[in-house]
Amino acid sequence: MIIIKKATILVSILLVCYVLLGCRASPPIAGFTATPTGGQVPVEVQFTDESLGNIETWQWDFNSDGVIDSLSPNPRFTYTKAGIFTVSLTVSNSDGQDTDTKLDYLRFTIHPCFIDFMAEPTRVEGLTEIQFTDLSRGKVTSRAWDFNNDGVTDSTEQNPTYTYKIDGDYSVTLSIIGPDYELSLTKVNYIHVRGCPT
Ligand SMILES: [Ca+2]
Ligand SMILES: [Ca+2]
Repeated sequence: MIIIKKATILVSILLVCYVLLGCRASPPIAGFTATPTGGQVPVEVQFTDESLGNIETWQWDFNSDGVIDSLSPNPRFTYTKAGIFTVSLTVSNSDGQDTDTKLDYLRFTIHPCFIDFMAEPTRVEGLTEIQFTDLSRGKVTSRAWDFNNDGVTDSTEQNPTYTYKIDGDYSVTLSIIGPDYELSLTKVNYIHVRGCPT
């Protein structure tokens, strides 16, 4: 009789605990947002945890490669490569864990305009023709090459050739104009000319 009473009391206590005090298991529910979710790289993204429940650990994978990138609740991450990224957050506590995966959540592109050029060769002996190649990207409406950096344009072709007639170390400037931008790049002492007839 006493044993039954004890058992009844124990069950009652557990029931009260379960109903009133929430002693039942409560695994978390993962959730998050990010800003911005688009734009041009490089871009720093602020991730914000919106998980529900008593969270003890956060595991972020910013690029769905299976490698955890941050353990912070609200991390920042800088994307440097263009692409479409799936992001996942796994949260856990002693009662369990949950993962929120947002498929193709972030979409980043490269800025459409970019200036660069190269020359081949950059060291010449005597009167040697040098091939310049415009490596710029984007819609270019006009371009100007200054092979000796004297402020006077020497060519407006895309990939011109040029022969230096006087020994020296030359800085080369390429300027490009697009629909809504102007860019200029100078490579200092880029071309080395020796052995020209004096
Ligand atoms: Ca990762
Ligand atoms: Ca010039």
